Amino acid sequence: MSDQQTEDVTVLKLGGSVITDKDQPYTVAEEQLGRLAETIADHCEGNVVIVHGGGSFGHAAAASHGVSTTDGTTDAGAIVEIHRAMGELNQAVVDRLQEAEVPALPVRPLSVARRTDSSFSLASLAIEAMLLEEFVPVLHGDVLIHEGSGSTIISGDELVVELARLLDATRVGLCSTVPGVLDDEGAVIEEVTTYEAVSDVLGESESTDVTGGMAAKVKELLALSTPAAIFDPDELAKFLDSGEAGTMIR
Ligand code: IP8
Repeated sequence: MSDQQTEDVTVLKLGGSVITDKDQPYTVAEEQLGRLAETIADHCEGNVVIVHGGGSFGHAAAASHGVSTTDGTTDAGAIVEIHRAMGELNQAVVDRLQEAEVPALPVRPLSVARRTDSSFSLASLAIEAMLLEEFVPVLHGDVLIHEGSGSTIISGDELVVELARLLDATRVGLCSTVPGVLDDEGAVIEEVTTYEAVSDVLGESESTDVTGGMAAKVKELLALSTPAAIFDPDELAKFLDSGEAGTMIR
């Protein structure tokens, strides 16, 4: 963090399947996105960083070029196509938030982050400056330069974890299509503290998802010292008001 510190930061992810129609390529779930933007406008106080997933934009583009978090491409045309698809979705999210009077600004990870096989780094200077000026930075899962592999995909979840560390976040929330981590009878598990406790019930995502679904989310969040909530759009207001909703991972 820089000299001027941002305090009480909330990092909120809007899942790609929540804000797009994941089975219709390149389609925004307009109504849902509008509702989420209004809820954020009504219930957000203080510093908030928003990250959104790829949904039927990024995942479709990445899959069509065979690019994932581990399989890279050196084809600049493919990189631009994936990044442009995410840019289109990012613009829709920023526009909808601004319509709801949230002072949202886009932050495009391809230009401010890089990864290697074992590490990932994100420059947070502009994000911190935005927060200090009371803007709401809006990042997204993206295609990133990957040392030795051209470029690979970074998921929104990985960005959430890194942002939470960099900004010393007090709250992390993932707004997903499901109300939390579900047990084998479909009930929400209130708290997860180890991956082993839930590994049996974590299924695979059915739509095109190049970044790993719920199992990857839980692993990422367990590695974080900030408590994290996984919840569905109905619980967004509750999360923003209290920091607790759905399944708490800590
Ligand atoms: O939906 C993936 O982000 P996610 C972004 O958060 C791309 O996994 C470009 C597929």
